[in-house]
Amino acid sequence: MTTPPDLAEYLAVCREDVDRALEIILPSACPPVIAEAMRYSLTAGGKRFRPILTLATADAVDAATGTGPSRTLVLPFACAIELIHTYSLVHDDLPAMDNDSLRRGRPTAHVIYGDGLAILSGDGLLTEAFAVMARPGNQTEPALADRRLRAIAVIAEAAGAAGMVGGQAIDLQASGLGKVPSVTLNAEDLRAMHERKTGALIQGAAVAGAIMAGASAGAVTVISTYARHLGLAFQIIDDILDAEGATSELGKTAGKDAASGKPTYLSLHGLEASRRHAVEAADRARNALQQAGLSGRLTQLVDWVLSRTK
Ligand code: GRG
Repeated sequence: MTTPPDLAEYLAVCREDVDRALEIILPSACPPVIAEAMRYSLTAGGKRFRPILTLATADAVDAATGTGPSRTLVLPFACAIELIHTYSLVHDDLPAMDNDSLRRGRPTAHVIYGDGLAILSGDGLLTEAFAVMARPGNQTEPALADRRLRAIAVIAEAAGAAGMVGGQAIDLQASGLGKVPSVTLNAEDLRAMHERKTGALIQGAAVAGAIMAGASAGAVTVISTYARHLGLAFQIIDDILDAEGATSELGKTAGKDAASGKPTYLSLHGLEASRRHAVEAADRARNALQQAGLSGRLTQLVDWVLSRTK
């Protein structure tokens, strides 16, 4: 399935908005070497799926409530999520973790700058994300400060030990890396690991968008359910692409999971059942939206996740 032209246009506009804002956000009052290393990974391309999801969620809330547009409020959060996502990729690629030399079609940060600076560039990206979210700019109303605090807490939990960092810790244990006893994951454990490692930040991206756009508590819950299922579908497709995709298309080393003996949907369920699991997760995401009368780009993003090739 190809991306419908109107969605392709929407994705391109969101991507431009995010890229333009990221250019402004990147710190300059710091030693040039760390600024350069941070910029290197951040501007290497990437689909910008998570920040686009943040913007699309805010657009859907705006459309449903008749308020907004909330783009200027939401954009810093979209950027922060991309900063956090990029930090996680930089750290994941390190020799102590996945030890990969290609990311977003470029040599990984540690290949160019060495392990120490790569680690620091990830630390810088993560820390900058929280500075970006906390800055009120000229939007100083108390109600917005409250939204901002709630959204920051959501992102912190999603990125931290209960979310992405915790998922990565399970991944390390399951890969037999590190100095703790390795664990064997069953299907349920694998799903739980994916929900933390990949799903949590995707869910946080959508929920932060909803909160910043002023969604009701009920709508935030619906968006959270939608994004949980969407995140799982995204990761199952990632497992499939790792086995079936080409390095040149993916911009990262294909076949890495099998080569490192990592548990994946494919290794546990096989190709056909993995596709079915992805489609079922996508259906659950669509159903959540329908129940709340939310749709638009959020439904289209489900189709996009299922049909993506990189
Ligand atoms: C180091 C704390 C820490 C976490 C690492 C994100 C992650 C957790 C590891 C990366 C390895 C991996 C394949 C994780 C699954 C998540 C995922 C699909 C990452 C790639 O995201 P895309 O496809 O990448 O959105 P782009 O480059 O398009 O942004």
